[in-house]
Amino acid sequence: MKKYLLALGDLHVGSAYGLVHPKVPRHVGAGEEDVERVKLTKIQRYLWRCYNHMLNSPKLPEKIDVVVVNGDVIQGKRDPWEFRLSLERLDDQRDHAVAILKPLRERCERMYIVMGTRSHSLDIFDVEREIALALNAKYHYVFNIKILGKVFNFVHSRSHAYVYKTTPLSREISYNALMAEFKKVPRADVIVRSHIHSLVSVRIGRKLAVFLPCWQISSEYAATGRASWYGSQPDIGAILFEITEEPMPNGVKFGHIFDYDYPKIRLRVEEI
Ligand SMILES: [Mn+2]
Repeated sequence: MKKYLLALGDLHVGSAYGLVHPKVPRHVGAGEEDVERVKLTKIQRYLWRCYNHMLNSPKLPEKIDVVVVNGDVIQGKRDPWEFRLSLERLDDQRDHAVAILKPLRERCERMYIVMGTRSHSLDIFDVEREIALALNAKYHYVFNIKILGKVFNFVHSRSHAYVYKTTPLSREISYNALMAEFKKVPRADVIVRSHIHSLVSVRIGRKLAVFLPCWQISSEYAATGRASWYGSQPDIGAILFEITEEPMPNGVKFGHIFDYDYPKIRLRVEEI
């Protein structure tokens, strides 16, 4: 028997650099009737093509057992550094996120949405929770999900792992072993984290830990900080886990890694 779990996250719906749905309108005035079709940025058009490439890929099974959206579904409100939003209103961000995730929801038995970074969703109202409700998905800040005997642990988490990205993952593997021994947490076979927008994996013995890629190109602010232009480039895509009855380490495989290049406009070189 084989089961499939698709893990994705950091969609940042509403950001000028993240996913928006080309067919869902946005409000432009104060009134409900004043709406318009969103004009996608070049980056958004590219991300939309990548996302649909994943949905239509023969590598993605028609029936997916579990889909986990590991936080930061929406970009949230405007802040001083993320200065460009395509969707200013949080209800527009909610509607776009629901429309974007709906094709996946229709193909999976269960969907889980993990609480993202609070600055993106929660003010006095948790939009991510509303998205989960609309999609009949479970919503929480942590999930431990057992599939064919293997326990997956999902947390969005926050980490400033900009230099050595494998360090937090190996630390989480060690702490899981320790805290499970102390009976404070369930033992985990696969630990999934997000937030750093990079595809990174660590395997120690029988345990596997991964950082998920994202669906947002870095903003000028994110890409120019920390004197680390090169270290700030995200990975675009998602991970499909293939789970069998075999024990770890062979019982969970990367069934397919959806890993997309950047749009060409980000690779321009001035030629003189
Ligand atoms: Mn994020």
